[in-house]
Amino acid sequence: MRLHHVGVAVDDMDRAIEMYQDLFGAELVYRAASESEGLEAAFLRAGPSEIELLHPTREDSAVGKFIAKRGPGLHHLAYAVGDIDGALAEARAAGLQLIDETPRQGLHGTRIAFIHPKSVGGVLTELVEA
Ligand code: CMX
Repeated sequence: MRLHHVGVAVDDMDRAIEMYQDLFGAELVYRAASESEGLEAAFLRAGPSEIELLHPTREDSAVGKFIAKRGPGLHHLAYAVGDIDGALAEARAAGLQLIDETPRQGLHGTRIAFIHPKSVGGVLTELVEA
């Protein structure tokens, strides 16, 4: 297991990208948007891991609700797994509450699945097949 990326909810995408570039020397590698998730995302390389900046395009989206409730800040941790079907089966067998019962296509073109924060000590957790 290795940390794949850290998801951070932001209220101003362009300002957040600038901040990570200027303060930490992170490199913008990819930007994407999802109409169905009401989300735009920017991936910045930070050493061997990435930071995923998340900005809601709709108030009723997952990130929109998160920002309304908690404000901008840390949103999720994502771990790289070689076999996401196997990892999900193990998570299910361990009694974790799966948000995605089966893997789905993530914004980065990889297969992903989320595990509910209530099962992981309050941390929304994502598995990424990578
Ligand atoms: N981290 C920790 N806790 C969170 C959370 C987060 N990111 N988002 C919500 N919660 C908590 C809330 O604080 C709330 O806790 P309490 O019951 O103690 O108040 C509880 O979860 C329920 O929150 P809610 O606002 O009612 O939201 P929902 O139950 O409707 O949804 C969740 C919560 C996690 C199931 C939903 O956000 C989800 O399905 N997330 C996965 C998808 C996602 O986050 N997509 C955006 C990123 C996409 C990507 O990176 O590709």
